[in-house]
Amino acid sequence: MKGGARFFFPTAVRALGHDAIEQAAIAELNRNLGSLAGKDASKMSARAKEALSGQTVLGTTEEIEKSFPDVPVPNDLGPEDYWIWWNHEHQEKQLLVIAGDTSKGALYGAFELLRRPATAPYKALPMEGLRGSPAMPIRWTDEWDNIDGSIERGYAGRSIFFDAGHVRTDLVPVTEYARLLASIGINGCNLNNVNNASAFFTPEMLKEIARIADAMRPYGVRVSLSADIASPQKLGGLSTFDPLDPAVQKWWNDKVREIYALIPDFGGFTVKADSEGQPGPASYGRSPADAANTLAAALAPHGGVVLYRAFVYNHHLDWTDPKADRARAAYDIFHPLDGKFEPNVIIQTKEGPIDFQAREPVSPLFGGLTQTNQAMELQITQEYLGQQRHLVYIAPMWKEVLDFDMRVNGEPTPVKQIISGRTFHRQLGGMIGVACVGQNGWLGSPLALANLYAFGRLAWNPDLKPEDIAAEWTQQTISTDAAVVNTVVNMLMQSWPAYENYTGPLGLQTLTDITGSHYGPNVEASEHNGWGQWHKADHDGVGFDRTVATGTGYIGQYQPEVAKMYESATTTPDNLLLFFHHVPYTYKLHDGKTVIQYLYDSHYDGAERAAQFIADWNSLKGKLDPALYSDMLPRLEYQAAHAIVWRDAITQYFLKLSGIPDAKGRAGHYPDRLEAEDARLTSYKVIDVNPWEDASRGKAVSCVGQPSCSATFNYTGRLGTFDLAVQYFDLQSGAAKFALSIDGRSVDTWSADDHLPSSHPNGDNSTRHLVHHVALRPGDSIHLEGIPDAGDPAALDYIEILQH
Ligand code: GCV
Repeated sequence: MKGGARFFFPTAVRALGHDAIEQAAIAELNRNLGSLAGKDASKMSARAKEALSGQTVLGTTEEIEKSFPDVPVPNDLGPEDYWIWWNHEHQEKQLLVIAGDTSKGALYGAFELLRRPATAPYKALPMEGLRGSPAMPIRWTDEWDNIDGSIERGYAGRSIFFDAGHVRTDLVPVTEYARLLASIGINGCNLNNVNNASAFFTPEMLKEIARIADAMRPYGVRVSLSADIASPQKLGGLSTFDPLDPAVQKWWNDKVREIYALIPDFGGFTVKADSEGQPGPASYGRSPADAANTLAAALAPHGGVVLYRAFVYNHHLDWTDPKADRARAAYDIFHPLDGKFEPNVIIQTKEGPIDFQAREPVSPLFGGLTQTNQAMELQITQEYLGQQRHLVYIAPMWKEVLDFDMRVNGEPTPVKQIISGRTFHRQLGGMIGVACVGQNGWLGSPLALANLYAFGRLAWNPDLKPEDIAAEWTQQTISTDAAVVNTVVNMLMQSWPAYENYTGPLGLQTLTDITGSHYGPNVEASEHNGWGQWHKADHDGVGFDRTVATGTGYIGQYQPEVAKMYESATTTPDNLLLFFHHVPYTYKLHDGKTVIQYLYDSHYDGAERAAQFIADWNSLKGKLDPALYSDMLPRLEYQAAHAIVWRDAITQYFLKLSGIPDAKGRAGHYPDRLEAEDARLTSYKVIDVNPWEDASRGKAVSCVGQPSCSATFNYTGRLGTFDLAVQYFDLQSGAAKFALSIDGRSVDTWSADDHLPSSHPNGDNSTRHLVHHVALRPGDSIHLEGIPDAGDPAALDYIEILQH
């Protein structure tokens, strides 16, 4: 335990108390002893052996004081704090103490101890003991699981909680998830989707949900549920769900009593109301405060809370009205209600004013509720960030938001202090991460788990640095080898900037299909509809004027110093320019580059960076678990290829719209491509891809109603060996087959068997197959046969001849 010596702790581990949380903590320590204590005693130093021979005890401060009166237990630990203390080697018997004011604190202490061998193997514990304290009381994940076992915005398979209208019989994964959450300090899990929640509130279902609570309780994770405001009517048979109707209040009181009889430590309710079709108090002319307070009154006697979401907006906005602005909604609705919420209500606000885009400014509401508890909602599931098919480590974005200074009353007021409750002296506050974990490795992709880890660590301590968190995570889950840690941390840290660059830079948000998949490129999907995710690109310029002077006035919702910065395009940071201002394409950014050239450059840079991830990962081959290496490699290859789809779509689009060429000659100019629509086609038909920018030159070929089709290209380039990139569309359904031959020689065959979004060829499913080391001579014919399957028409965009 001393500095300079490797970390050991006594392997005789016991709990002083009997409660389930202490037992879980002890089980956790025992489970990891092998890796912690060092297995080969013959190679240990005398001190290490001595250390191993003492004892490790875990308990509440009260229990420690009783059993070890000489141990200097602090008397001011908060309810979830831990204290780890070592009696150091001058004592006769080695004693390691893990204490908490409650057993939950001790559990967090055990996990902190377990982190150290990988993350700080040579760091001694301080003489006075190591203390840890969560920055904020509410640290929850939200799951958007439906009762049938599907998960809204879940990208890792089916629910671990529900199936076919019931709680799953096998709850082992739920216990495992609770362990995972506890290991990063998360203390609550809201189980069900915020949409369509009423079905979860039947007596039968609540009894089943109690089993989930039982499975999570030993890890200090309290369960909560999303509540449908209309439940008194939908389930209770009342004629109304008016929150101010006494019969409605009574219905909620009774329902809450029923829940607590089954789940005594139930956390509370999360509410989505008057939003995206969910019913709400507006139906009765009541406010969110009326609705929240009705639920709060029912929950208060039991210690439960209401997380009322500020994600309330009209999705039928008039796009022709220059003053209409969805970004304004949360502040316009909730700021006037400040001070009107019960003490057990927390307003849960998404980190930005729109909806988890590649970049948004911080929601002004954080600075606009000084007499109300607040929590920040983040998305761990990567809805608009590549849906876990793209590597995007989101912690750097979250950190920017947490550190952002709202300048309330001209004072330093970083968001992290507001949501911790410190700034405005609130009892409650916190961070909510929408996780949407599923049965497929929790988040579907191994490196995506860094986001769940980072969420928990930041909710515990928002002062941590994203790169340090990334390093901790890598050391614990992949390897402590320095090259691995450096490379993986670099990849993680560069992944959000890369994604932002190839999807929606300068504050354009994610330029995706916002009414459909939220995945591939679709620039116009945001426009000319009521959803309000507008970027207002036209022939002359791009960006949304949200200024007070000439725009929607959204900027006026910020505190004066922040508003002043955003009101002027010259003081707005480039990365948010187009969120706040409409400018001509020739507008010059701070470094003198024009907006249009930046759009071109950033997309090429982002795609190049994504390609580099492959080389980075390959540089670690041999140092990684082979299963992890080969699981991740095709994902990175896919991402690099999809980044090219994004790059080409956005750059082609803005080239056409602005009419201003790329100074570097790349956009819309693909000299090494053989376009499918120009090939000699047998049975293939030329189609217009929708949106046009998702295919090279807007066109592709598709094989419909034929057993097979082919495209033959005449190679006129130089003699040499090349890599061939075949760009095709791998639709959600079916598994079309492709066969490539050169001058009659079969070169490769593959199957389009991925399940990418969308049932027609577009940027959601445009995919690249690489064929390496192909020898070509001028005059060769490159022949591609496509065999459609079950709704997948083997659609083809182009073949690109790459320098090998
Ligand atoms: C649960 C976005 C998502 C919806 C989600 C909603 C919300 O609009 O696309 O799937 O619904 O946010 O946060 O309520």
